[in-house]
Amino acid sequence: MLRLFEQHEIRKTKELNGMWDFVREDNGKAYRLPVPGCWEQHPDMLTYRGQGTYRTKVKVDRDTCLRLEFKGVSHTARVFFDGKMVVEHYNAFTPFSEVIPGVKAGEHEITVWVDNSFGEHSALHIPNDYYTYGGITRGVGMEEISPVYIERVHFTPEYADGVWYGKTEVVIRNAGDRKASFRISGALGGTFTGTDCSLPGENALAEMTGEVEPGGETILTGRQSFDGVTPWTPGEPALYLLKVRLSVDGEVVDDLIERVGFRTVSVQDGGILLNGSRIFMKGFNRHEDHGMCGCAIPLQLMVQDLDLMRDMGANAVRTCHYPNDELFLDLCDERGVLVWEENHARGLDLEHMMNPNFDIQCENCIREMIENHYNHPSIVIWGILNECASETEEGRKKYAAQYAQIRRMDQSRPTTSATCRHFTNICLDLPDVVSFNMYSGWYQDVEVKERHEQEMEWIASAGGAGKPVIVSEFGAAAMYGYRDRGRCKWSEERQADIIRENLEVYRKDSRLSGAFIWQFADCRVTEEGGWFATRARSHNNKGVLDEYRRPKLAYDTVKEFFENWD
Ligand code: ADA
Repeated sequence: MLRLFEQHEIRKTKELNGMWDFVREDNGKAYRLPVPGCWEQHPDMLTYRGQGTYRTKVKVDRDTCLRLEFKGVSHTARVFFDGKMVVEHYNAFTPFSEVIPGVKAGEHEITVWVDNSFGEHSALHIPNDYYTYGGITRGVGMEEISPVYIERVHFTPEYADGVWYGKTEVVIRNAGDRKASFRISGALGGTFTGTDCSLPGENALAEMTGEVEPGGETILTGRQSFDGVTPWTPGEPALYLLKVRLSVDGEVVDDLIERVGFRTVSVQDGGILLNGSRIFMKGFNRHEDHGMCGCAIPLQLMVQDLDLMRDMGANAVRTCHYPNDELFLDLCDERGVLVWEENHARGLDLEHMMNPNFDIQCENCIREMIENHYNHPSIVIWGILNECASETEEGRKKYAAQYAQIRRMDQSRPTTSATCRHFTNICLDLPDVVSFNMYSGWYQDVEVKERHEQEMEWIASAGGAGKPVIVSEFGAAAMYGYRDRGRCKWSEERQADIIRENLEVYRKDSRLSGAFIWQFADCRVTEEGGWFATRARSHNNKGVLDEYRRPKLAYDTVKEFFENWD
C-alpha cells in the first residue's frame, strides 16, 4: 500500500511490493528479500553497509508509457529498466519517479542498485545519532500513463471574509513527440473511509485549457470559492477528495486524485494560528525506526505509534530529522495530528556543510519533500537543518538559501529550525518560528526554569523577538526495565523525573507555542563515528518507549501532563 486512498480511477496502477531477488555486492550471495524492507532484517546482513542489487519482472499487455515510483530507497538508488539506467536518486527519505516512454507489450526487468555507504558522495547520510539502513525501504508503484499526463496537483486553501477559497495548480507533462492541446476538469468532494465529507451543491473545478510541447511541462493555476466547507482541525479533521482529469483531443486520458483539507496556518503576535486560533503543539520527536523492522515501518505499526501518542495526550509530531513515509502523513491527516516535517540534516557542522554535495542534496530533498507532501493539511511547519552550523557566516548563507527555497515553493506554512547553538546562533531572524533543543537535567545539570529564562531572553535579543517559540527537544535517557530507588541516571525513574521537571516549566510558559519530547521511542544509532561511546546498546535511549514500543515509567508522566495541559 502506497497511500491510504486510491489516487487514480483512469490511470492503470500496480504496486510492486512483494518479494524481489537480491544480490549482495561484496560477496555475490543471492537472496529473496521483501520490498519494502531493510536488508538489516536478514540475519546475514545485520550490520551490512555497502551495495546490493534488487531485481523483479513486470508484464504489460500493450505498448505503453510506464511511470515507476519509489517512495524511498536507502540511501542511493540507480534504477535500470531492461538493463538501461533510467534514474539515479540520493536520499532515503524522499520519493522519486521516472517516466519510461515507448515500452513494448511483454515482460520487462526492473533492477535497482542500492548503496547505503558513507563517504564524501553522501553529505546528509553520515554516521549519526540514528541509523542509515539499506534497501528499498518504502513502497514501489508502477503506472501505465498516456504520453501527456498529470505530473502533480497542488491545492492551497485560503480564507477571506468568511469564505473558503482553493487555489489549484496543475502540472501537465508531455513525454510524447507531438504538441498537445489539453483540457483540465475536476471536482472537489467525494468520500473516503474515515471522516466522510461531501460538499453540498456545486463543487466542480473551473475548467482550464492549455498546450504542452513535446518533452515540455505546462503549469496552470485556478482559484475559486467553495461553499459549505468543514475546515480541517485536530478535533474534526475533515478531508476532501480533489479529482482532476486531463483530456486530450476530447478524450479523457489521465487523472489524479489528491486528498485535501481546508485550513490556514499563520504566525502572529508570537503565536502560531490554525484557522485564526492559537495552537499549542504538544508532542514527540519520532524517528522512523522500530526494533522489528528498522526504518521500513508497516502501516499497522505506524498506526500503533499514533495510537500510543494519542493515548499520552499528544497532538503533534516532529518528523526528525527527515521527510516521512507518506502513509504516516496520510494517517496524521485523518487523525488531526499536527506535523512538523523537516528536511534531512542532523547535527552537521561547518565542515559537513561545506561538502561539495551538501547544497544540491539539501535542495533536492526540500524540493521533493514539498512537491510530494504539499497537500497534507496535517503539515503545519516546514523545518530545516536541525542543529547545524547556525553560528557561522557561511552556515547562515545556507540557512537563508534553504528558507528562501521553501518560501518560493510554499507561502502557506511557517518555517523553523531546531537549534542547540545557544547564545551563538546568528540565524534566529531568518525563520518564522524559533525552536531550540534543551537538555536541562540530562546533559546540563542546571535548574530547568532558570536555564529556560536565560534562553528566552537570549532569543528575544538575538533576532527572535515577537516570533513564536517552540522547545523542539528535551528529555533524558533510560534503559528499558532498569529501575533504581536511588533514581540514578539511566534509570526509568530518573528519566521520568527529568521529563516532569521540564514539562512543569514549559506548561506554565504562555510564551511557548509547542514542546516536543526527545524522543518517542528508542532508536538505533550508527557505530561508525563513535556514537556507541555515548549511546549504550548503540541506541539513543531517550525514548519514552523502547524500540519495541514497551513503555517506560515516563509514559505515564507525559500522559499526566499532556492530558491536562490547558
Ligand atoms: C540532539 C539531536 C537529536 C539527538 C539528541 C540527543 O539535540 O537533535 O538528534 O541526538 O540531541 O539525544 O542528544
